Amino acid sequence: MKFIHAADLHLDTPFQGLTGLPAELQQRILAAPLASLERLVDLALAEKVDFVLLVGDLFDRAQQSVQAQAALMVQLERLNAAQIPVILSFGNHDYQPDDADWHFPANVHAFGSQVETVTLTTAAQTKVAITGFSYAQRWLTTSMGGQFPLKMTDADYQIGMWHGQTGTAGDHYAPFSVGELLQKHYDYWALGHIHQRQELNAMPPIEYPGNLQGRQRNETGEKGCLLVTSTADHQLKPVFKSLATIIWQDWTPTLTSELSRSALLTQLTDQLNTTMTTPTQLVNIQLPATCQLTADAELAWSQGALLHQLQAATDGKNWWPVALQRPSTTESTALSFDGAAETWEQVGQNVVTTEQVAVLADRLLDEPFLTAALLEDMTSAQWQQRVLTLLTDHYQLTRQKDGPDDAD
Ligand SMILES: [Mn+2]
Repeated sequence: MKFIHAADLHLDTPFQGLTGLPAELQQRILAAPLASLERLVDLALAEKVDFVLLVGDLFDRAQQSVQAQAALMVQLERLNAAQIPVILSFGNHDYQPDDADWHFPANVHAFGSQVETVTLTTAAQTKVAITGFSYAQRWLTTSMGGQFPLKMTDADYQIGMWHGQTGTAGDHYAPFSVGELLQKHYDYWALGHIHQRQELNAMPPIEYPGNLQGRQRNETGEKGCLLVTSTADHQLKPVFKSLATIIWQDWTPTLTSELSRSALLTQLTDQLNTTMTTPTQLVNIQLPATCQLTADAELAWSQGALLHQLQAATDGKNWWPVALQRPSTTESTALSFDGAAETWEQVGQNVVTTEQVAVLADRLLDEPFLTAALLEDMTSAQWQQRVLTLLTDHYQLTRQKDGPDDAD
């Protein structure tokens, strides 16, 4: 048996924060989520998979663009023509009422807001049960675990589909615990929601495939799906398949001596040309701390002119510099959090919560892009980190703290 597990397609993602792009590159970036879906279907056909699982956030918002809907239908039809079933669910971005009128091809099953199980029999007569649910609203705070049945005795394999993240009841994104999933004795858990690929359990596999295409600067590296194959001893083994046509990258060049503006540009361009191979890379450039700039280069950097000049040199290249950053050199001093670290932790955790942010944002949350920016693209921990960074920059406070975690 062989199947594809993908999630978080975000087909109509707006790619905010990119400015000054050449028109051709802008077109390719906007088309990238659809291009990666097309590649996913190419893979499904080439591998002759038995079925495809799409675990939530197919679209970036509850009201999808007509183009994204039409493009999804075209790709689902290709699978339909090859008689490959598709089981899908809606997530916190593309939540749907149960009576939403989708005219999917006959090969597609879309889960409703109540947990249900569909069964299918593969060409090799393997019986597979697939259990899942969709979001009917932006948040799903109740525990869905109780609705999931134990593994069916007459199924060769049972797979759970769950768009959400680990947590406790009351959390917003269908919270679960790994132990709770393991108790169901399923053979595979196909997760969605976290955009960074990760494995929560090896056997049976509990997997986030990550999103199909990075949507913003912090979603770096290769993106794609999991191709899952059964082994002779009845286990299911996932293998990552890269699909994204545009990749976001953090990159630090090798630079040492003091550099003038022109020397820096030449060295950056040369290194980017040799380092950035296909597919197209959107590069967040971090100059090394050891890199010294002459006065004119320093001025050009601080005014953003260096980045513009570098962007102007990308014609026909495989890379686009999104940002040109240097390590912060702010020496700090007057005040320190260190003595009051615990107090800060408590204040931060109590004040900067998703609920408080939601209350403050109020009706702004009716705008999908603000919901994404304010709530879904940032966890409480990331909000706390953001507030701390602002405080640190503004008041030149010092504090040692590890970075934010991945979410969404
Ligand atoms: Mn998502």
